[in-house]
Amino acid sequence: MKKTMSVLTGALVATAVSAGAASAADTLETVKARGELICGVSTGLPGFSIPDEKGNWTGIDVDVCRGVAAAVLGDAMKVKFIPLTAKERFTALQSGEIDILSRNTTWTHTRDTSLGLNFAGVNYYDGQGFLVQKELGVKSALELDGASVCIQSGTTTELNLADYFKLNGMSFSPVVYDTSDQTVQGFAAGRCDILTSDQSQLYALRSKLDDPSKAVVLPEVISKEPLGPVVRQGDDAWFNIVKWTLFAQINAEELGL
Ligand SMILES: N[C@@H](CCC(=O)N[C@@H](CS)C(=O)NCC(=O)O)C(=O)O
Repeated sequence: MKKTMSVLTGALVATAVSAGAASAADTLETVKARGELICGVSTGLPGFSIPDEKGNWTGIDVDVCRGVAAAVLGDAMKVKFIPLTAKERFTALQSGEIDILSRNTTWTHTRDTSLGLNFAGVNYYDGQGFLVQKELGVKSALELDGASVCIQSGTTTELNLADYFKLNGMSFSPVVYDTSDQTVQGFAAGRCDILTSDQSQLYALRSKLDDPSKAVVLPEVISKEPLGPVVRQGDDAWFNIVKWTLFAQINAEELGL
């Protein structure tokens, strides 16, 4: 399947590259000269980007970078993964430390218009939710007035949380961490009543608990979080390559390749 996808991705993206050849963008040249794609990912989030004990990364965000490497270098394995916290991710892309950011990142108006970056599309439609310890007996997010909330800094999650509690006349105290591992450990150690994040990530984090069955995801989804890969603005050829690699992968998935 991987091979078929690489061929399909390569063929589709070759068109995008040749169409933009006159304004050959720096990133493409840099990646070709280096012989390796540098891809910014999470510090470890099952399903999106996580390394195994041998340092092999897997997940849907990892697949995006493998697809781009297949398209421009002819080898899906020629990728170096750089783990980044939510706070570090945009600076890493702006500064050129990474060629592409593929890290469960929400496409928002502010990020798209003020950071000098472009979102290439959506590879997962998410939405923010809440994880609570079952023993609290809470059935709805509207019962969370006064809760302490484990949350990760530098995310859309922080602002959505404040909006949701304000709108519903509730108060909360934030307990802020930098990485998802710290956040889930804080939750497991009882430093907060609830953990909030994108729903997919709640399930991923719950799977890291000693006994996942002791925590439940509440039914409310309080925001829209379209996640996707990001590149620097002003590099149209590279933008097209990433965008059409993603589209080719989505079509390949639909075709069952
Ligand atoms: N989609 C949201 C949240 C992204 C985010 O960073 N979520 C945390 C919550 S679990 C995460 O992925 N952490 C992984 C890590 O620390 O590397 C955003 O773009 O701001």
